[in-house]
Amino acid sequence: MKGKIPVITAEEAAAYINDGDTVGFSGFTPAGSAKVVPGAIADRAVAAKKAGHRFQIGVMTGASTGPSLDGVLARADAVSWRTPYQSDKDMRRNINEGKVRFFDMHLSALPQQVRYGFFGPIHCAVIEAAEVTEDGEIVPTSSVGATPTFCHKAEKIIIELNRRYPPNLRGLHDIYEPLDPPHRREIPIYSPSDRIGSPVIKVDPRKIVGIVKTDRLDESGTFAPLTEVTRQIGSNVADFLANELKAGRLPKEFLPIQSGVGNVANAVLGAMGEHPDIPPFHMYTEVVQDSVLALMRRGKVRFASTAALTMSTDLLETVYNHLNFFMKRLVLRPQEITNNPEIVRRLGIISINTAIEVDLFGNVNSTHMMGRSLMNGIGGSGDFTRNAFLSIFTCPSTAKKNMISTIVPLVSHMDHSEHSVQVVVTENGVADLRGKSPAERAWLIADRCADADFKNELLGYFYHIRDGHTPQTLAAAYAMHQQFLQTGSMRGVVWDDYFGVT
Ligand code: 0RQ
Repeated sequence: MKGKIPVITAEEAAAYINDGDTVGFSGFTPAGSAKVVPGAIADRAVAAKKAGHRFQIGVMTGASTGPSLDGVLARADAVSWRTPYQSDKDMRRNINEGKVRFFDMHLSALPQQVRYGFFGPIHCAVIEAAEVTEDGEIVPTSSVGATPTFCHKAEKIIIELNRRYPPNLRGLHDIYEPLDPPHRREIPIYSPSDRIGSPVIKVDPRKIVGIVKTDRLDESGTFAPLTEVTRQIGSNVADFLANELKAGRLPKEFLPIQSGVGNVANAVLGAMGEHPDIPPFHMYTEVVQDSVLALMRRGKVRFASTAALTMSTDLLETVYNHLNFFMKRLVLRPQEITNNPEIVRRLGIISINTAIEVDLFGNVNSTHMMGRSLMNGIGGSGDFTRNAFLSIFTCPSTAKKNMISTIVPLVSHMDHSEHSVQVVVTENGVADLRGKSPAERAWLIADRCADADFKNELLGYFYHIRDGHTPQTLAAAYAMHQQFLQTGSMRGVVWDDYFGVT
């Protein structure tokens, strides 16, 4: 049944949402996030609190969002639980203070779990769109994320129609939702540029309760300029991959790249683009950041399949001003497809993600500070790492003004185990862990990756342990972390205090 969809205000939209509801918002990183209705929901929460009532909702998104979604809701104490990923300072604070129940999820798994009702009903979906038709065709904006699934499962849909996007965005997206087990078939993507779905999300138009008009820009921010350290990490990754190619361990056509979020990832891609021995490549990834755009214009990145365009505002404008060029080189898909383990294995992805800390055996922590405080979440790093052709983790060898070694005896929280992590890269060098036992890995990681001062400290630990398949001792494994918590620096651990003088 067709009918005109009413145009409503953000406040009228927020009135459709009740205390205890679960809301699925569009957004995968700040790209394509709902930007005005969350503010009106936050106002309702503040007003309810003043009147002595509770008003809190469960919040699902594709991944992180910007300050006008996570930030505004967190500051209003309007969120009771949150999944699958976030990177906002206020939301992070509420999570770490125990005010928001956050569960950290592999991003590829979210849509299927939503469809099966693992988190209960979705009462409302709040979706940013570039276009919506009266018969229920929705053109998403700068991300797809989990939006198709939220739209299909939600009882009601609110559209934020954003006039900042060009009217001809239709065709940039490829919307495909797999059947659920036991009926699922192969997902027919054999090359990153294959299109298998529809350019629009199709919904029952009767579920759309209103359209809120907006013109707010994405809040993706800018990247930190390259430093000597990030530049060196990038160049180490690029040299390593060029050598792999030369040695015949990578096919001469190269393989598609997945690259994570953040400053380090941005620098690594930049360095790969500069390397003369790395041929033009494809990306099969979940976020396209600033450096990719320049590489695309130079022909170094031939095609990118992604869930989001996580770019600085001026670069996003460049994409929209040259849509004819970029439509041939970009496709935006749901996260269930961009991060799908089946496709990651089939295409032979080289995954490159960033660690917070790595231990001597190759286990990686990419989510928690000192085993306790959440940073952002695992995001898609597990989807890719576990299934990659070649899995790489990068990080600077030290953090917090050199007081912390990112190479530690045992990670304080583990997201990626030694079984999935193949290569570790810091500014000091590359530890290729393939075919190495835990003891061999320990020497290699300390020698190639650790900061020079911390290398001696790490070898001091290792020196005291003589046996075990994984030479580790629980009594001393966290001595460097303890030292930091007590003194503000990981330096100066006296190992004899832990092992006794021999
Ligand atoms: O904090 O700026 O306050 O000093 O962590 O560190 O070096 O700027 O790194 O921006 O590349 O982000 C892992 C967080 C890295 C990110 C992480 C402190 C450091 C700094 C940030 P300050 P950098 P980046 C794709 C895949 C998980 C999700 C993922 C991430 C801040 O890449 O969230 O990969 N990854 N998803 O000082 C204490 C340590 C530290 C430390 C760093 N050992 N101890 N602080 N820091 N190491 C994307 C999606 O899935 C959407």
